[in-house]
Order: sequence, then C-alpha cells, then structure tokens
Amino acid sequence: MKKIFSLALAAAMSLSLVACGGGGNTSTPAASNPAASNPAASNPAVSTPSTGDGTLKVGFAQVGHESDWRTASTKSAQDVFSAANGYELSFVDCDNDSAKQLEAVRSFIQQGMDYIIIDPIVATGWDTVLTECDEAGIPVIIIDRTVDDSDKYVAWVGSDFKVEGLACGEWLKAYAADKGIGEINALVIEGSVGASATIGRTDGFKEIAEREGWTILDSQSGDFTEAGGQEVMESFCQSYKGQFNVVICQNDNEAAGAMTAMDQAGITYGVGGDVILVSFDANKPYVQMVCDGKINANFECNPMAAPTVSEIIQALEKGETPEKEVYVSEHWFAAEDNVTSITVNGEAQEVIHATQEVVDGRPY
Ligand code: GYE
Repeated sequence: MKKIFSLALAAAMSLSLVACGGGGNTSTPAASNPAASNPAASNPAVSTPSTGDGTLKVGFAQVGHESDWRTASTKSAQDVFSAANGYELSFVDCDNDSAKQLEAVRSFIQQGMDYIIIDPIVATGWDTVLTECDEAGIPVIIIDRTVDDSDKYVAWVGSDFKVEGLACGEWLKAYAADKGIGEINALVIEGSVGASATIGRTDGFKEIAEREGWTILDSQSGDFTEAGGQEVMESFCQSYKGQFNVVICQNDNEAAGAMTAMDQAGITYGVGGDVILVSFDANKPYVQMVCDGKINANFECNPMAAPTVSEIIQALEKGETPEKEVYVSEHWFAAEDNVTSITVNGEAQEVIHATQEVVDGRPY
C-alpha cells in the first residue's frame, strides 16, 4: 500500500515570475508551486508520547555524513526525536560502513531500545539482524533507502528512487526535443554502490535511455560525495572530452564536484553551456544553482522522514498498525520553463521552474 504524503500547499507563491541569472525566459509560470512549503520540515515539534509514562528510547543507525542531504536528514531526526518531544535518541553515524551499521543495530538491541530506526547503507544483508530485532520485540522502522532482502520491519518511509530516475529521463527527453538536440551522449556519476537510491536512479534513467536509443558513454560511482564526483568527472573529462553533452549526477554533492572538474577542463555546463547538467536531491543551495542556470534540472529527494516516523511510533504506542510503506512527497525543478510537465509511469507530473521565490521557499 502506498500512501503519498502531500506536504505542499504554497499556492500563494504560484504566480512568481521572478527568474534568476541564467534561468531562461520567464513567460510561463508553473501552474503551482508545491515545493515552496513543507510543513513537516518547518515544524519539527511533534506530538509527545500519548501512552506510557516514560521517555521513548530510539536508536537511529544513520548512513553517515556524506552529503548535504544526509545533514538535513540527521538534523530532522535530531529535531524530532528530542527530549522535549518525549524521546531519548541514540544516534550512530555509521560512516558509510555496513559492518558498523549492523554493529550499531545489535548494540541498540542490547541497550533495550523501544524503537530502532535504520537508513540502510546497502539494500541487502539485513534478514539476520532484523530477525534479531524481531525476536527482541523491538519494532524497526526503515527510512530513506530500502531493505530488499527482508520484510521484518514495521514500516518504511522514503522516496521512490526509480521514479526519480524515470523523471530525470522523461525531463531530458522533453528538454532535448524542445531544444532540437537530436543525440544524447550521457555520462552518469552514480551514488554509493549497493544503495537502493543508486540502484533506483540508475535503473530509472537507463530505462528511458534504452527506450530512446541514447548512449550512456560511462557510469561510475562517485559515492555520493563532492570529492567522489570531482574525481569521476576528472577522469570522464580526460576519457570522453568532446564526446558528451549530458552529465547526470545522482546527488547534489557529486554535481558540485563535477562542476569543479568541468571548470578545470574548460567545459561549460548549465543553461547555454556545452553540457546539460542534471542532479538529484534538490537541497536548497542546489535549487539556487538551478535558478542561477548552473544546473539544468534537479530531482528532489525529500530528507524529512523523521516527522512521519514519529507519527508511526505514536500510532504503534496506541496499538495501531501503521502503513507498511509511506512515500514522502518530491518535486522536480528546472532552470528554464520550456518543460512544465512530464509523464512518469502514466502520471502527469509538474516540472517547477526554479525562480528565486521557489528557492527562497525551500525548507532544506
Ligand atoms: O541522495 C544522497 C545521500 O539515500 C537518498 O544518500 C539518499 C542519498 C542522497 O548521500 O545525497
């Protein structure tokens, strides 16, 4: 069962005609601007535990600290699972190390946590430890990335990464058609190997690329970091100079690294550049870069799972059964307004023209 949480209500912003530096023409504003507001993000105060007499002990095994997205996710959890909200949070930064993450979960079991939250670094290798949590009677809530080899968790809250990849492909198709670009020669900087976010974004984009007959010249992991993105792009610039017209970065930090590498190689990107640059995550500074025309399009991944996780915990405290899968809302942003809508999996989806007012309204 899917439940889409629509957090988007900023109708007042919808008629913005304010454009940024390089962001194309401004003649047709997006019909609405759902991205400008995220109540869950701006109001981390959540209801306090309604049953029981004590604080709820929550252990959170976080992926690491590799990206701006991750920083926003960690902050959201720390804001929501605060003492003021009736929680005692044990936070472990697993530094992108799967062994460390399994160890963290086992130590949460030993400490007798009331709830365990996991953002799984990789999608597989989970059934044994989740069985241990189950046997200890500790409900597990998965956030963000998925666990693909076990269903021994109470709920998952996150994004549909394949839809993000498909949206990227559909936008590129429409954009290229509008600009009269007949041939796509793409380079992909993937996220961390084995992460469901990487797998979904890669599969989604590849599906459209294959359907459209595009060439993916190369696809390498930049590990979701700026340094990784720069390193991969430096090698791409050497190997494929003059051969590519699209660079897809699977997160914003990789896009920052790729921009540095392209600057150094004398390759221009963004609106009016040699290369169409696309990113995922859409953290606020990078939506600003879309607005400024440096990134052509950015596909949001919403890092604010924690308020929903708290609602799930409160439901469990009341003896209710929460939804097993909860999808957070996401939006697509573009520097120009030539593509205002795309169809993904048969569903029409808005592409938001990233005006300055859109950027200013972003919660993270
Ligand atoms: O895109 C990236 C982060 O799992 C969706 O992890 C997340 C990804 C996000 O490092 O920036």
